[in-house]
Amino acid sequence: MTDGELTLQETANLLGVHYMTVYRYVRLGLLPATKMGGNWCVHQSDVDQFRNSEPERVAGERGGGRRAPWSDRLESRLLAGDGRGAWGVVEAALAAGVEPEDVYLTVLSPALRSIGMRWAAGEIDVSVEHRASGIAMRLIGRLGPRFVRRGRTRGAVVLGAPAGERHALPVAILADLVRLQGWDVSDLGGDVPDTSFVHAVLTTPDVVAVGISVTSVENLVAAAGAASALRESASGVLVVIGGAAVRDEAHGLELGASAVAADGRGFTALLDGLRITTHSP
Ligand code: B12
Repeated sequence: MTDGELTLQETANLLGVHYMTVYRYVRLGLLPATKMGGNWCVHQSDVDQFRNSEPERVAGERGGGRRAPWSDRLESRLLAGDGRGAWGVVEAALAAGVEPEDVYLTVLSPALRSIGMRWAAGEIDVSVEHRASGIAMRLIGRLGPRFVRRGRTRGAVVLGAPAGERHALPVAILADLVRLQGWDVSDLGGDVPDTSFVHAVLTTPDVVAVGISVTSVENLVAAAGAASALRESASGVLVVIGGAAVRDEAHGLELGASAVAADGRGFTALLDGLRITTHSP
């Protein structure tokens, strides 16, 4: 242990709780900790901060007081590369009544954005971001079954990110949000060549729309290329562009989209409108 670093047992002694209680605090992301040589170690300053936040934390755990900062807890587990702990935070949030949709929108997405800011500020190495992304993708995999709606599907939607765009996490999240509204979603992931986008749309039964997700501004040209290829080869299918790199509706339309939406809800609202238009006399 280096100066100021404590073992879990030392932390337990300082907090006057059982060793296992400290372990649970760590796995739920309540207390920041890092693994060194197979053992968790906690920084003294984090123990001090944890002690000072105790009334708020206890209130949060009992369901009263301020809302527990699920997103911060998840971020801490993602940064530590602790997949089990990250799932523990998600499970705890679900058990506390957070809807799966909100786990994506108010817990996971803000944690990812904050990790992106830390990377941009040079606070963390890109390897930490990659590791966090891998864990996030596995969390989405585990949450996925909660977004399946029983009954007849309303039609199919193809989603993906254009050639060169490696941000597949927003696509995976969006896919589940759209599935929740009863649509059958084909998620092509990131870096989809134009020809593959077109092939997927032409071979998907009952397809009504295709969503192109663009996160990095450097991939806006590729998004426009995909939109143009799709509009040319798959007329009659709504081509929607969205994602963090799209500034607003005018920008999306300029890129060649037939419609633009900001998020999953906006997307499904567009699809609902489309169904109404299709079926109206
Ligand atoms: C994870 C991540 C990565 C991972 C991606 C892993 C993966 N499998 O996805 C890795 C490490 C590979 C990566 C790489 C890069 N990244 Co990166 N990354 C991120 C990070 C941290 C999270 C992205 C994410 O998943 N966000 C969460 C989701 C939910 O985001 P969301 O945009 O809010 O999505 C919602 C809406 O936008 C909307 N939506 C999304 N798509 C669509 C589509 C349609 C049709 C509709 C209707 C709606 C919609 O619905 C979603 C759900 O609500 C962001 C930080 C950030 N601010 O997001 C940086 C970030 C996006 N990355 C960034 C950069 C610069 C890069 C790199 C270029 C870095 C480099 N030089 O190597 C590379 C290469 C990217 C490439 N060529 O594509 C920048 C982008 C800056 C910019 N404005 O262009 C960011 C913002 C980091 C930063 N703060 O600077 N990255």
